[in-house]
Amino acid sequence: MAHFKEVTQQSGLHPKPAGLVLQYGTAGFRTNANQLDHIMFRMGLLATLRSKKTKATIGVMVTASHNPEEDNGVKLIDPMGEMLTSSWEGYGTQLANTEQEELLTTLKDIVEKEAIDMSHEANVFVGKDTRSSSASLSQAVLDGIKALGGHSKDYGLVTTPQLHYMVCCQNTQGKYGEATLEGYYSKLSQAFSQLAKNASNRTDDQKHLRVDGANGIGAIKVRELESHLKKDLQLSIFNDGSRGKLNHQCGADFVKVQQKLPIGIKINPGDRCCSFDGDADRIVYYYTDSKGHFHLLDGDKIATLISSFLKELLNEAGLDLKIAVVQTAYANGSSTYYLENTMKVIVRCTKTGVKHLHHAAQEFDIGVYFEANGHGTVLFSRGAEGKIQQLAADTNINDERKKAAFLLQNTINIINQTVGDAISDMLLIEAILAIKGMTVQQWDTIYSDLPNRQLKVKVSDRRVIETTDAERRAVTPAGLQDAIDDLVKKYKQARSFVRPSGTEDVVRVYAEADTQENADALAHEVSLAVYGLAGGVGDEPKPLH
Ligand code: NG1
Ligand code: ZN
Repeated sequence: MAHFKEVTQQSGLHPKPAGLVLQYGTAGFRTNANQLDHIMFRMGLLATLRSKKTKATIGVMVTASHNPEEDNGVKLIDPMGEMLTSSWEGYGTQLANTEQEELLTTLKDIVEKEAIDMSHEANVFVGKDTRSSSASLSQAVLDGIKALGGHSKDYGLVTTPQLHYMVCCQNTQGKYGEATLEGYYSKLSQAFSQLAKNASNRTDDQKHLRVDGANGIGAIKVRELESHLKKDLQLSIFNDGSRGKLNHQCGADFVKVQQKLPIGIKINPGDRCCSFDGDADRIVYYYTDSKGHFHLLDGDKIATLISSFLKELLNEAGLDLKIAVVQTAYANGSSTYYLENTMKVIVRCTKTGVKHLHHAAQEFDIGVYFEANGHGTVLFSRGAEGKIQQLAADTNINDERKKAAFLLQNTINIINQTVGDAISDMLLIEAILAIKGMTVQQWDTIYSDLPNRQLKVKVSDRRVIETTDAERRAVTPAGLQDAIDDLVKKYKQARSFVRPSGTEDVVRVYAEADTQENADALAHEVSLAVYGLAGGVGDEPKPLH
């Protein structure tokens, strides 16, 4: 086959360093950028095969999200804009690790196993973030696609969720929207302006939002969005990439983990602020109070705000649709308690990684899913969307129902259902706050977070920790879970769990308790247990205080 010959020739320009082994992890491949050229070429090959197999357009995004500037990574996007199906992640790992001379054999194995018709045409959309390594790495992806005879469309600089959106638009023949940036901005901003019409007399202060762009792609794209928003929302953009370093002391991950303001943002008490991560698929909100204390509104608070808004609208519309909130073990215990006991919505807990949350959310009429770190969105089943559209078109209903149906309809349009999207989530949150006439402080008081702490422990092989019950209990190594259970008993309102990270070579420790001191102490003691029982390396974890 002519294409295979081309692959052999071209792959020589993107050689694999002998012996290097990488895994398709929680969110694709991610490591230091100088180890990734061959991975990118090979993911171009894999995306082309996936496109031939699914007879649809596939996406490849070059980004390392919230990781440091020196890193990079790649994520594949399946036809409906969702993450690559897990059954293909193994092929990704195989292709990534096969030595140069075996590449063709591995490729042909996949073609055979999947019975791929190589004469079928392939189409792949490619996007990249602002990292300095992204230009040459995305070129390597394009080279891989070309080598296998696939067609590519290079979207250049886009956020991760924008590329997911493009793939979905393309494969639904425009039903989801137009597969252009202009199409994306006009769909979202029109929905926002329809929703904002239902807000009463907002002052300029209420319309004002401060955005920390993490010195990344989100800053560029939110500026492009701005011109479509007219005066409905006024944005001040900080960390826009003109000076600072990507994700360095700024961005959603920094703000969430450090629980403090990003660098370079100027705010007064009560000002509403949000931070995006490096590829704009996560968002968290925050403000400072009159005493200068920092208050974070993370993915759990966002899920609560959105689900209570939707639940009220469903009531007003008289629609009987099943709504659920999907979280992970990192969700603050207070949020889970509030959702289950006060709001009385169904709550599901899944393993970490958005694909798990996405799948669980698909089981409901309306599934709101968020990781505590701010990655999340809302999924509407086809049936639910149909009922909402039908109601909105019904001329025989009262004004209250009509208004609720109209708001639900525009809420569907403002949401990027393919994946968590900082820009789309930001617009929805701003619309909800405006409609409810709610300040960020009022939103914050819905429930109070339990003090919590996240730590990392280095061990020689993090795979010695195996977990069950949506990662909330460790099955191995022997004795670790018993030790955690004993430590948790020492504190009030306490909870703790450990799991190996899927994106870093560390074990993550999470603890919450009645006070910050206790959460810190528990996290430290659990870290010591991990260090002692799971093969800790380097210095023993030190107490936080
Ligand atoms: P790992 O490294 O597996 O904990 C982290 C985040 C995930 C997810 C992925 C992908 C935490 C605790 N973990 O995964 O939620 O966002 O990165 O980016 O935030
Ligand atoms: Zn991200």
